[in-house]
Amino acid sequence: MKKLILLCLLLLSAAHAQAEPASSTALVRIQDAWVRTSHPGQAIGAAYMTLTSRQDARLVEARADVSDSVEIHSMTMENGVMKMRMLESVTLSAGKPYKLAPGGFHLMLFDLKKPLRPGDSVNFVLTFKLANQAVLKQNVKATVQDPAASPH
Ligand SMILES: [Cu+2]
Repeated sequence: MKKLILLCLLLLSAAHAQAEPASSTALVRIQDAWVRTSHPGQAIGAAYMTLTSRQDARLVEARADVSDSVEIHSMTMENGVMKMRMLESVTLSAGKPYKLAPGGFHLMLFDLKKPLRPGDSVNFVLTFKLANQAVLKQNVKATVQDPAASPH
């Protein structure tokens, strides 16, 4: 059953890639990119997305147009306490979706230039490094969503 679902997903993603020739040539397929709404005066934000690389690669840097700096964070439960840790990079295995999601890995936006309201767009530039050290940059537009109102 699991295999069948996987096959369906593969077929679906193949069909999707055909509909978008531009993204099918990109190293990394970036899906469901969204940014959490922020409250006025709140200086930090969090972004989530699913990354699927065609080749083994690492996400080594992220930038956003709404903040001065972006860090890659992991989130783990240690002795009943949520801990965030900054990561130098995230390793993407070829073809394996890597999910940045609430409660887990995320992009942390520091020094927000303005409050993030539902429906706003945030432009990211992600930098990936291949096994041969080649560097590739990809743009992604994320939509600001209120987590309470979103299905994520
Ligand atoms: Cu964080």
